[in-house]
Amino acid sequence: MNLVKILHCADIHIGAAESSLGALAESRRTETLITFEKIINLAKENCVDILLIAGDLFNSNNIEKSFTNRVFECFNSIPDIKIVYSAGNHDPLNADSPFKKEQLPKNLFVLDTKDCFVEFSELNTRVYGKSFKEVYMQGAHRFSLNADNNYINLMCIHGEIRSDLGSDYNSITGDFIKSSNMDYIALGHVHKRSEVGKIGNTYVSYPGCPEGQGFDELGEKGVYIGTVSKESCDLQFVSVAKRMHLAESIDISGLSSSNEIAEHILNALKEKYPDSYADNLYKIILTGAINDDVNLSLPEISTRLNDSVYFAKLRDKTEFKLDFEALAQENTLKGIFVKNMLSKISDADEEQKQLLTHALNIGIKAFSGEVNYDET
Ligand SMILES: [Mn+2]
Repeated sequence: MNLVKILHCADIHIGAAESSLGALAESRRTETLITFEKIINLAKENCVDILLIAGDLFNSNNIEKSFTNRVFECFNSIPDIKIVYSAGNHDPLNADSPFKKEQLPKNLFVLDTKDCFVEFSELNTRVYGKSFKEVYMQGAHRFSLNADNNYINLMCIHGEIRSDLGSDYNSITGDFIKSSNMDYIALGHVHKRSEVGKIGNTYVSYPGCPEGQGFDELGEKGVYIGTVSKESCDLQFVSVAKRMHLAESIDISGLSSSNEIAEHILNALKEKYPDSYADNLYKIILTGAINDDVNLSLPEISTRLNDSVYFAKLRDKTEFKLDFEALAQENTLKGIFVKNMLSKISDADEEQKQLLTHALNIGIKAFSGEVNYDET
C-alpha cells in the first residue's frame, strides 16, 4: 500500500505579540519562532515526506527580516522533506509576503492564489490548494481541479468549515469536502484543534494553533503527524507548545492570608502540572466562601505567584461567609443593600440568581474596602 508520511500544522503566527502580557510580550514573540523550530525538528525526527502548513505561518506580512531569515534557514535545514505552504488571511500571498520577497528554498512549494496542485511523483502524491491573496477570501471554495485517483490526493488550505457560503475567510462546506475526492484535507484557520474527522470518503482536520496566544486558546497545543494512503488516515496529535495558557478555579475557603492563599494555589498547580507548572500562563479564578474580615489583596497574591510561575493573573469569584438574613435586618446602608438584593434574588430565575448573588458579594466587598473587579 502506498503511504505518505505527513506533518500537518497551521496558524503558528510567528511574531504575534500577546500585548496583555506587558514586559513578557516581546519574549513570547520569539517563542513563536522557537515553537516553529520544534515543528521542523519533529518533521526531521519522524522522517516525514511532506510538511503541510495550512496558513498563518506569520502573524502578518510585516515581519522583521531576522524572523523570516530564520524561517527560511529552517526550511533549508530539511532538504529531503517537501514543504507545502498555503497562505492564510494573516500572511496573504501579495507583494508584501515574505514568500514573494525572498529567495525560496528548493524544497518549499508555495501554493498559488488560484486553484492549483503540486505533484510529487516519487511519493505518488499531489497536494492541492489555494493561497489567500488578500486578507479576505470571500465566497464558496469552489475548487475547479479534479483529483486524480491514481495519486494520493491531499489538500492544504486555510478556511472555515461552515454550512453556508457567507464567510470572509474561505467557506469550506461539507458538500465540497464530500465531493472533493481528496484523501485528506489539511486545514488551517480555526485555532482550536479538531479530531481527524471523515466526511464522505475524505478525512479532514484542524490541528489548531501550536502555541496559544491568549486565555481564549487554552490547554495543550500541537500538530498532527502520521500516514495517509488511499485507504487510510492514521494521524496522531503531538503537543509542541512552549507554554500552555490555563484557566484554573481554585477554592480558597477557610484561608485568610495572602501568603497562605498563594501557597495553596501553587501547591494545587504543582500537583496538577508536575512537569510544567512553572512554565505556564495561568488565569486563576478564586472561588469559595471567605470570612468578611479577610482582606483579600489580589496584587499581593499575584506578586507571590509571579515569583514562581511564568505568568499568573487573578479573578476573584469568592463569596463571603455571612449571615445575610441577619445583615438584612441591620438599619445601615449595608443592611438596606443586602435586604434589597435578597428580595431580588428570591424573585429571580436560576441564571439571574447566580448573577445577583455574585453582585451581592461584590457589593459587600465594596463596603469593606477596595473592589478589584475585572471580568476580562
Ligand atoms: Mn490563524
